[in-house]
Amino acid sequence: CQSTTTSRGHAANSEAANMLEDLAKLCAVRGGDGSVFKERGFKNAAGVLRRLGVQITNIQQLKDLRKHEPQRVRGLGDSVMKELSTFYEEGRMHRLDGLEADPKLKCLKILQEVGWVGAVKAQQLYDKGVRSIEDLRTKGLHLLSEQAQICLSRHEDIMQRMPRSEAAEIEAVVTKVAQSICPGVICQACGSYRRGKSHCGDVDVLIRPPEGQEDSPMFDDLIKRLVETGFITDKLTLAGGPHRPGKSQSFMGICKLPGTGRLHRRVDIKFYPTSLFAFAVLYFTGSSHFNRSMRSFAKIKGLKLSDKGLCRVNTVNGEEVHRFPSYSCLREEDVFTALGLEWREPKDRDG
Ligand code: DCP
Ligand code: MG
Ligand code: MN
Repeated sequence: CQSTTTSRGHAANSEAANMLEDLAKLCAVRGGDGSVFKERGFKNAAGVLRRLGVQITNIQQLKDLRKHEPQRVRGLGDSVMKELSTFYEEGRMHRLDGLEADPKLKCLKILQEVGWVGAVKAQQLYDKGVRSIEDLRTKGLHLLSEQAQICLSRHEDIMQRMPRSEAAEIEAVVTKVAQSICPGVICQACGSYRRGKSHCGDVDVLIRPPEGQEDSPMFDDLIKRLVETGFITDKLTLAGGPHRPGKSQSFMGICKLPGTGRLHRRVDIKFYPTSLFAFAVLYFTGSSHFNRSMRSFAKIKGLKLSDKGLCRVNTVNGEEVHRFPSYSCLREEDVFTALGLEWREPKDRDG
């Protein structure tokens, strides 16, 4: 059974993986103690199934793998196996059925679709009787942060994912204005766009100084100009400014392309000096699941990977006591090499 791979098998595996991912999302939405670990557990298990490359049509196959080749199915723990067992027998997962039928969870999910509303805030709103977006607008506004209020006011637009062609247009506007302020500056859309997705939740534009320069103070002017031209309609957060040599800067907000019939879109714009840029591109390309595995791989090697570097660290009882200067990596490929890993195409970084 381990050498045969059929399209039917992949379909079944990916159907089970989709359900495990739904389960992960609902655990995160529900919040509470341990929800982060449950979320990760189900998400990891989904990844294991997707990458298995073997047709799984009954639970016994997985039980055999657990026994004879445990390294191939690491992450399929007992609670995941229980769900998979009913999946292969009845095509459903009991825990998922239960969560999907829970009306409270349905409310919490709808509330958390608003930006800057997390599990804790949603629960708080629920306790105050807020059950819908409508309720949130009529009686919940004063309970929301400034950012959440802005996201709520644009909610119907920004909850829709945009086609990648529109993400490209947004990248082009930012690039054009950035280059008019600082000729030669380099802009690159990362996130789901760089991973080749057909639709994107937002656009993550990263900016670095022109070739041959380590730094260039242009970010404050860029954001100012994008606001003046009406492209940026709302500011959510602005961090790291005003410009300081060698430091990154970050803007999160909402934009709208000119012309009629356009929707408001979430946009994140970030500036990194040249020596940090490769680390930032790697980080903001994601996926977050891929980043997590890269970081834990680095950690095993005594290294710390972030959006700003890859450093050897000394630890005592898991606590960092000393951090050495970062490896120098000018291209994203150099980060993989420094870690002793093969380069992985952005489109293959979702698992
Ligand atoms: N990221 C991360 N951990 C987080 C948030 C983000 O590692 N908690 C990284 C990985 C993401 C990238 O930043 O891929 C961009 O974040 P987004 O939230 O914009 O996610 P994506 O671009 O991947 O998806 P979407 O299309 O929903 O924007
Ligand atoms: Mg994104
Ligand atoms: Mn983003």
